[in-house]
Amino acid sequence: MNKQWWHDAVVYQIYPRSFCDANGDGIGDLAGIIGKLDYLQKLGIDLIWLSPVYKSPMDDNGYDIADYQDIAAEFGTLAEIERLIAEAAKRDIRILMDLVVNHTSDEHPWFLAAKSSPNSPYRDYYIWRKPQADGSPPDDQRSFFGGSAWEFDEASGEYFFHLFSKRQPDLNWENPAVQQEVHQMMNWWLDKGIGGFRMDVIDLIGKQVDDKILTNGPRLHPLLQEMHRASFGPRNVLTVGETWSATPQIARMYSDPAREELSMVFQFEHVTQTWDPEHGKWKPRPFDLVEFKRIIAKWQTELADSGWNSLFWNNHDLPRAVSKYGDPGRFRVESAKMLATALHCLKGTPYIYQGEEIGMTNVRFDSIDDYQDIESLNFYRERTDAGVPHVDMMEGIYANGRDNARTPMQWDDSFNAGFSDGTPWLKLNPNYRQVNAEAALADPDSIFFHYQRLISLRKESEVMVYGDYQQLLEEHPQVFAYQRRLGEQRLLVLNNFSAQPVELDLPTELTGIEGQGLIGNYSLRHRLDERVSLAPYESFVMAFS
Ligand code: TEU
Ligand code: CA
Repeated sequence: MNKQWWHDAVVYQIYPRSFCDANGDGIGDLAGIIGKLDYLQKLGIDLIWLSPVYKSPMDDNGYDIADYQDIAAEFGTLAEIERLIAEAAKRDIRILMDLVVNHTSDEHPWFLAAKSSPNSPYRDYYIWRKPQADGSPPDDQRSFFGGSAWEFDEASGEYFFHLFSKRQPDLNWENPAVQQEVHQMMNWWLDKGIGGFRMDVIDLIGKQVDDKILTNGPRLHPLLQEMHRASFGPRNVLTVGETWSATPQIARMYSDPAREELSMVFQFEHVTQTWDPEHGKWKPRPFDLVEFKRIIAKWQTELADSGWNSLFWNNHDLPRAVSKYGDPGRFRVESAKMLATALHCLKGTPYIYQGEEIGMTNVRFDSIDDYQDIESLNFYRERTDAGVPHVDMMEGIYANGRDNARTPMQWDDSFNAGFSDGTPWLKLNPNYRQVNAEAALADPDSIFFHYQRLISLRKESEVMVYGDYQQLLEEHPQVFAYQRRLGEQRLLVLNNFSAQPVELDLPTELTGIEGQGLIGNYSLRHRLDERVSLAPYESFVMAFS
């Protein structure tokens, strides 16, 4: 495998609205991020994936873009994004911009022009269809945010297509003009020295609406290869596509370097495994460790030599990892550390979501009125109107609602957790007095310093970056165990995914092995006995050869 600079990199995702507010308006901003770069440098991360900061009416908190080449006033200015890129570079941190080009905002000039007249040259930048004979939508396709995917436009008597909110009209990627506009915009950002792009729902740009093909359409990979050629290909940058529908075979098509498409993709099989087949995220299923291990093993092995994995527990759309997969109460610190170890010792590029490094947890606001996420609010209304009891829908929001990840970053135990001197746009998690960065930095055994250790290990350990993956104890209900191998080098990783202590019978080939403990209280030379005991949520990592 030819080595890339980002193979041993770790990415930190910032949701700017909730990260740090420097001007006291209750909304995080670019100046706030610049003020926290030393904190991120201390953590040791290499890139920041910056969720959108472009001009936007904020219908979907910036994933509805009205100007790709200007900054939303509440976040700052173009001068400030350039200052962020420069200040980050001084700390060897690159910026990944969020590329949201499946759709724009309905306030984007392209859409305003398209809507102004069926004869507008911008009309075909979007997807318009005539109603059926009875005036109803062209077909029964649904939006991911509830309701029909078709919105009626009185002026022209036609419908336009939107897979997300009705204020996020889908772009028509069949149109070469759209492709060229996006390539030009990407090069404009690349010329500013960014480190690459995270590509929002990029699997949707190959959609064939009339055939109801949304993801992995026949045009998708040709469009990505053209994008690679026309923009980031000649630059040495990182690109990661958000592809909810990817299988390992499809992921290889995106990330096999020979295909000249993307560096890697986000796949979500380990996430949707915990969703109800019919009710999705709103009816959570219990986490099944054996099933989870099967999914991880599949992705680790099938993407081994001709592709690259991204590794993540959470992001701005997902619940907090320690609440979802660990124990946010009694064993919050232990389980957060175990989750970090279990993920960061795998093969691929780890992504840390803001607050994950201090073990921030889900939140339970009493009233639906305390929630801001358009997805939760739309589905609260749609599902309760359809008869789902309020308490059931609230449990779904508590478990998997996106605002869990969007409560303000908890910097210290002062007023508003040091996030803002104003009224935060979204309520804080009340546990900020105990869970905050200042407390973490004062405690050498904190989750923060555990992440710092894992990140620095990745820089020192070739087997951690390039070793293969061998699943161990596949059927064990409590323990996620695996081995990484590169030539003679070995990394043994044992993770107790439970609140109960566990006695492990290791495979005979590991008995008597001597090595260097790397994580946990085994940071000494250690000889493996046939039995290893792990405390609740304890990880054990040992390098040997
Ligand atoms: O998310 C795509 C997406 O499908 C998720 O919103 C998903 O549908 C949902 O969270 C699971 O129920 C991307 C962005 O990450 C998200 O924040 C945006 O809202 C969305 O696209 C539209 O741009
Ligand atoms: Ca602000």
